[in-house]
Amino acid sequence: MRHRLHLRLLVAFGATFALGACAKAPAAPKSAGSVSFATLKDGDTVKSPLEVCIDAQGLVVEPAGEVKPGHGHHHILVDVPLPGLDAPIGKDEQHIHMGDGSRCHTLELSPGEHTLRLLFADGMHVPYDPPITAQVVVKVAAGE
Ligand SMILES: [Cu+2]
Repeated sequence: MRHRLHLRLLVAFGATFALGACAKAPAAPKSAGSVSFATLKDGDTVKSPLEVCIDAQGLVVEPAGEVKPGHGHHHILVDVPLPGLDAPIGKDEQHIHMGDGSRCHTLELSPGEHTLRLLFADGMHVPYDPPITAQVVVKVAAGE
């Protein structure tokens, strides 16, 4: 009797453990999606303020919050390298979060060359791995 109870507990524990493992968020969901600049090409000469609009293929763009595979929001990184892919993207004037789920954002840029990088991340601002990203270098003309 005692032995049987012990066994039952063990089975229950095992089942709980297995359920727990399943309920965990999938690690770094592989996504076939991509992002691109809707109107900008590498090497373009532009004026500031510059409206940047982003196209997403195979992704669901939505406000920040919940983490769901293939879902997330856009970020624009200005003159900074690709950040680590295992942590939320920082937030400052060079790391712009479009956490409202929008696809366009207006940038104020100083004259000269700027590197603009798109980076799509999940509802908690963590980039996908491999990264869903695109980059252009633009030249901002001096205002008159
Ligand atoms: Cu974000």
